[in-house]
Amino acid sequence: MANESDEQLHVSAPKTTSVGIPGVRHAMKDAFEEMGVARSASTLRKINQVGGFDCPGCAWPDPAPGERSHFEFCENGARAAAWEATRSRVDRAFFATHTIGQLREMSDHELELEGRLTEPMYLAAGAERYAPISWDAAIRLTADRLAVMDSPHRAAFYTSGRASNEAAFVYQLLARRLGTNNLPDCSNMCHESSGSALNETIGVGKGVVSLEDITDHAELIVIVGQNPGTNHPRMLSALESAKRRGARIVTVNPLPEAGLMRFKNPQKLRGIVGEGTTLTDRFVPVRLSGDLALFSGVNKALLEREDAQPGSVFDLDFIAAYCDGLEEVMVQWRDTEWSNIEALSGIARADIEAFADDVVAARSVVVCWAMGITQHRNAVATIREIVNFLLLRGNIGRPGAGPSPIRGHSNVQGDRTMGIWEKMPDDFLDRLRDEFDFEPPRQHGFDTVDTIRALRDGNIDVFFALGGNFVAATPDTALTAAAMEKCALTVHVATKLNRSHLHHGTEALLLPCLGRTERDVQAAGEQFVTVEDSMSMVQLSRGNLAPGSSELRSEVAIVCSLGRALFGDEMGWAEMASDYRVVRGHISHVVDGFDDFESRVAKPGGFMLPRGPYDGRVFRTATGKARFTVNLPDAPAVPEGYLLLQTMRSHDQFNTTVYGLDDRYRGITGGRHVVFVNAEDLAERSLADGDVVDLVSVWAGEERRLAGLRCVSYSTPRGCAATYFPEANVLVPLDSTALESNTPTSKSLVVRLERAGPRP
Ligand SMILES: Nc1nc2c(c(=O)[nH]1)N[C@H]1C(S)=C(S)[C@@H](COP(=O)(O)OP(=O)(O)OC[C@H]3O[C@@H](n4cnc5c(=O)[nH]c(N)nc54)[C@H](O)[C@@H]3O)O[C@H]1N2
Ligand SMILES: Nc1nc2c(c(=O)[nH]1)N[C@H]1C(S)=C(S)[C@@H](COP(=O)(O)OP(=O)(O)OC[C@H]3O[C@@H](n4cnc5c(=O)[nH]c(N)nc54)[C@H](O)[C@@H]3O)O[C@H]1N2
Ligand SMILES: [Mo]
Repeated sequence: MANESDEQLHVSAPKTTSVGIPGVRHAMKDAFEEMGVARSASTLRKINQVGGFDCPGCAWPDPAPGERSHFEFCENGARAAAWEATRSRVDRAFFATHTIGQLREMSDHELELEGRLTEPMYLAAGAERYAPISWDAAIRLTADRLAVMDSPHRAAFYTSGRASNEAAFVYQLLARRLGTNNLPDCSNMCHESSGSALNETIGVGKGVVSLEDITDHAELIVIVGQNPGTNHPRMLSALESAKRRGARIVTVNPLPEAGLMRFKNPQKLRGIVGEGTTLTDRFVPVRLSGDLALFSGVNKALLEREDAQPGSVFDLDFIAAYCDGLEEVMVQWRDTEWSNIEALSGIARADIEAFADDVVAARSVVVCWAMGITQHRNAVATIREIVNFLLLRGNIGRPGAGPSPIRGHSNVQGDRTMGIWEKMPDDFLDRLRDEFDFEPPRQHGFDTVDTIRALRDGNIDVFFALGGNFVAATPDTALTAAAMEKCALTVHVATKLNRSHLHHGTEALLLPCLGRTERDVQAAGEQFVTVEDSMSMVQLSRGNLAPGSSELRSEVAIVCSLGRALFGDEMGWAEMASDYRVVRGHISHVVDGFDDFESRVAKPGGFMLPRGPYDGRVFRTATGKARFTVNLPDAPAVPEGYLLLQTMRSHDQFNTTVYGLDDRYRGITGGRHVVFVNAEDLAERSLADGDVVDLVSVWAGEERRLAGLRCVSYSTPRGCAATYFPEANVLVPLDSTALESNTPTSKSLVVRLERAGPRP
């Protein structure tokens, strides 16, 4: 992968306060540069407004319609919108003058900067350049290649979490009508661990908290493994509201992220002129992968207090009525030694007891988490232990309480609800069968990691991607890129050029689609789409900008035209494409909780999907009860001299899209090739801040290397380090995945630092 130049790299002290005026100024500057002033004004005004479009950034929920500010977006959301609505174009002239080889020399940042795709492009077998192709020919070619496969399981249909509900629904229908459940998605690398743990223990794979629980009710909010200042900035406003009514916040993170320490709200006068609001009351600098031990410790502390004074700590009525499994877990908590908990978590018992003090003082507790929890080998067990923690005090299914995995992509949760999952349950498939009169496949399909294995082994002929950047986002970049090139055909429905389009099959297609910000007009008139946020609110989204090119098609239209080319008119593909109400009609019959979809989603603010534990403490688990589970604290084995490395986002990126080279809050400007390391760990290796090292990861006797990173002496526990993805995906071994969820362990890689030679 071509690397960004780091000539301007500068490191200064990390910030202790987030947002304020600089954030807004950055957003406006980006918007104006990419879109121009008039286009910016009309775009930014519509973000997250009733009747406008859902921000293409993260999945943080919107306040109720009457409570939205005129600027219901953040710096990074504005940036995501601006990036999509840019005036730059990669047109046929660009492709005519750039070979694949030349494009590969460009960095991800440079590729994205080239702008929006404008028309379908085709790379013929053996050709060096993509060339224009008509829509009809592109769809025909895709259908032909799918039709000649020996088995439907030789195709894989990837989804990134920006696809609308309507696009996701017709997409999964297409794959299943073809005969496969090979529907890998970005969720496999994201909140799959949350889904696995929550399904098993509370019977629903989503969070069971609403925005008001955080803003109005929770007395204690625990934020674990999440950096909202960068990745969910609007969450900071909600936390600020919570603080102003007296809630406490405990932050568990190996890094003291500025966004969670102190916040200046750019939408409030006090945020502009004042000191800002202190958010975190207690900071728990856990070791990477140490959260399972930490929460076991808190639970042990709660148990010891309950033992000392029975009935004083546990919610015994709730436990008796709604839960099972507590007896076995108590045995395990009693057996676990404090010394073991301290060693694995890196947190002293006294600090764990202090955290437990906060917990017993609070009548209601919400736990929020994101990738700092889900991307470890023990991720599913950790989340189950968090559920144990909540169940002990009945902190679920009542105001201000519950588990709240904070989702990434703006519609990643909705895509799952629509059936984008390689192992959708039978009741969904039964309803799909009854609605469309065909027998969907029951054999589970490939998730993301299994898709890469299948690609590597030559078992996939056609790889189709509805958005995303598979090669850069997934583990083991070198292996994955080579694996992708074994396909007969790769097809990418995309808004912009990216790395995945350059590691193509024998033949390749780029199909340019409309983005969130753009008007979508079909035969039946102007359309809107729908999305679901992190808190299960379903709302409509309607773009207002003229499409970036007259040749762009909507994702729904692209998928339906492929369906029609493959299967003729049997399922009404043409009707679905011309009028999305037809798609929503099908959704209302097939997907739970969508009765009356069309009229309910038309209401300002949309509607909330049913979630058993939230609505009435109903737990659809194997036993019909919320389940306490035994989870033995553990941590990855780190040989002497090695460190655990997490790979995370800088402030200036959205996943694989690199907007700029700064990570403002962490004090980094002008470059991304840095590794954050504890000062004593540097000293122990005779290294100092500013030295340049290679990172070498080791796995099953193999080594992988990322060269030329500047060491940054940083506040993180001994033995831990951090660097940025997607660059660091070269270090992530394909087979190193979380137990049960199969999510790559991209937050706990065993690495060593090697002093690098002179910089190239
Ligand atoms: N601007 C912007 N917004 C985004 C995205 C983006 O790239 N840019 N991406 C979107 C997506 S898809 C997602 S999934 C979310 C991601 O949102 P986050 O999960 O906030 O993203 P990361 O940068 O991966 O940050 C992980 C955080 O977890 C901490 N952490 C790492 N390991 C551990 C651990 O073992 N224990 C604990 N307690 N903490 C740990 C890290 O120090 C860091 O603060 O954001 C979404 N929103
Ligand atoms: N090492 C490491 N790896 C990680 C992570 C990590 O923390 N560390 N995080 C993981 C996580 S949480 C996630 S979610 C994945 C993300 O994986 P992906 O979702 O695959 O990656 P993105 O970078 O979000 O995809 C960006 C591309 O989507 C396309 N795009 C943007 N908008 C649209 C649209 O409206 N329609 C269509 N069709 N295409 C569009 C553009 O071409 C853009 O280049 O990465 C994972 N990978
Ligand atoms: Mo994600």
